[in-house]
Amino acid sequence: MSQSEPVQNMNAKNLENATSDLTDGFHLLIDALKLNGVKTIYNVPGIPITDLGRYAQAQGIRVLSFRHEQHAGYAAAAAGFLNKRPGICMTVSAPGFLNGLTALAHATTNCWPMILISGSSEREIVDLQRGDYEEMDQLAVSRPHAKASYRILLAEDIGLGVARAFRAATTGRPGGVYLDVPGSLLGQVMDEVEGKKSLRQVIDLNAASIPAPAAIARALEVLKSAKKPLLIIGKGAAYAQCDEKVRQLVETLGFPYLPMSMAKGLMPDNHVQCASAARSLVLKESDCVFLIGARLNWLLGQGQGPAWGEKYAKKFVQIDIEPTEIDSNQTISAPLIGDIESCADALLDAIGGNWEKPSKGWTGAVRAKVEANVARMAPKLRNNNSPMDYQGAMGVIKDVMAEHQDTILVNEGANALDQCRSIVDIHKPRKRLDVGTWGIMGIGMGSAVAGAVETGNQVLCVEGDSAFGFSGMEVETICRYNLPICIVIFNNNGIYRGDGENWSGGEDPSPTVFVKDSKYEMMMQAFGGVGVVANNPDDLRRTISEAFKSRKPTLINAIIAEDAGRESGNIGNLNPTSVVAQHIYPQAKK
Ligand code: ADP
Ligand code: TPW
Ligand code: MG
Repeated sequence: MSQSEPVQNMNAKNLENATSDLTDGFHLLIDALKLNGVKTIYNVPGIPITDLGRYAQAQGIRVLSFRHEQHAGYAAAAAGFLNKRPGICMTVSAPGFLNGLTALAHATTNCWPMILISGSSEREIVDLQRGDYEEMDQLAVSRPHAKASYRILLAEDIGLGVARAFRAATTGRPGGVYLDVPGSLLGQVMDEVEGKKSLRQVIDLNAASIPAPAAIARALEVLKSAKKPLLIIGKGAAYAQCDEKVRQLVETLGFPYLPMSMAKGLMPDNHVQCASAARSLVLKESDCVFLIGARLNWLLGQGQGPAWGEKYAKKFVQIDIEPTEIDSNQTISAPLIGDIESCADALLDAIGGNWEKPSKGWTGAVRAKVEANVARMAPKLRNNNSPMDYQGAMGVIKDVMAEHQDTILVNEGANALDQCRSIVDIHKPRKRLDVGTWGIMGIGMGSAVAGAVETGNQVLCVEGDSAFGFSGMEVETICRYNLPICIVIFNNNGIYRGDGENWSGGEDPSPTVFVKDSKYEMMMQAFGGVGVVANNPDDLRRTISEAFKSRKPTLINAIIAEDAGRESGNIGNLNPTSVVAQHIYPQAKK
């Protein structure tokens, strides 16, 4: 065989005397991933990628198989957020690909790097729609949901395809990349030396993006002129992994700050400048808002509405790596287009030691409000009610996170989410994984697995009983890999509340309620983990403490009063209203 030309589709006869100087698509793909630092693949096996998983494991990559691709995908997305490098998910064709695609779309929406590698069926049959096994034009389907999509047809292009995927997922605004791997590619054979030469390591994956000096000067002018400035720190800043730089900038400026949900802990929630407990006051009264890695999307009411005070009264300054994010909602008086570390560096350089912090009149008023609200909340967090309410149970979680600050907190649900986010302080960066930009249910067990695998730390999941159900089968995965994950199910027998009724008077339960008093703890017992019930906050504290000591997979069924929650938690206002409902159903709220 020629040393320079790749040999494709070599038939069995040619391979009779296969020697070690040949390689194939399987091994080129594994080598390309390893060359680019991949240590873990989140996977569900099947045709045509079963052997790819086996060989990858044999070649030293950790291959974690899930029970459903969506959760393997959510794990890869969370790994991308935690590592600032693409998390890798691997699936079979059509249905497996579609299951994984939800997670890829989630990664793209959250601006996290992830690569979904899916096997695909025979192009010749798929493209003529002749009805292949799991037939689908996956490349086309993926496009609207991915930052980029690529298909590799030739073994000699595997290095190129993987490099393109890494670059696209990570550079600029990160996102999800789809990599289509036809089954026939994996079996292609080529000369091993040539194969090795074809692989590429992506250089400077998180390349710096330096803001223009004029933009820095403009931003400092605007920030200096503010009387009541506010910082909003988003998960882009947590992702950027320049924690000390952000702290230095925040403390130099001296502005009160609001962390977005997954930015909690980048600056500790109990820092004197943290204004979370005075959120309404600072949103309304501030005259200048400095956004660092946070978008003015629905989570911030698009930066307008009554919560934001008088229309057009505020100035906005924004750091973002994505130029088109600027002006997407409000006018940005001073855009800083660049990566957060470079922007923070440039701002600190330009400030030198020469900065006047905002007046005590402003920061003192914010602090007083924070202290009053924290004091008002404190006794509610100390009740020992049985069944529990959200405050009593979250009071325990708050203590646990203060005592074990390296714990990764995974959180989803409605009330179980909103109460946890507002009550439970996070003390270190990237220790909170939650429903993200879409507010999706189902990220729980995938995020938990990634949290445990990528960091080695203890994971604590705070899960609504509905939220848990979306990924509950993955408790088997957690037991199989014996991960230090403690799942607390806030069990109120349903979605938002457990006391809903069927308004027709019929026998079916309400669309929002589940089987009463379900024994979720038995799900963990079924696979050899620890499953227990907590009826009150004391039980909860003791059972979490035991789980953390043993580091065994544990599920705590925490019994919450059926009527403790509110419809849709804190975002009930987003539900459309029917003007006729209250005339038709006596039960409908006015
Ligand atoms: P949150 O939900 O916490 O408000 P978002 O996901 O809405 O955060 O916003 C994160 C923003 O951070 C995105 O607009 C993204 O482009 C930006 N971003 C991500 N990484 C960086 C980085 N390294 N430097 C600057 N901006 C970044
Ligand atoms: C993929 C809609 C938002 S919150 C929620 C659902 C179904 C569950 C709330 O009940 P839970 O929490 O978890 O028991 P609690 O404490 O209030 O009782 N499908 C997807 N994403 C979303 N967001 C929904 C449905 C939803
Ligand atoms: Mg519930």
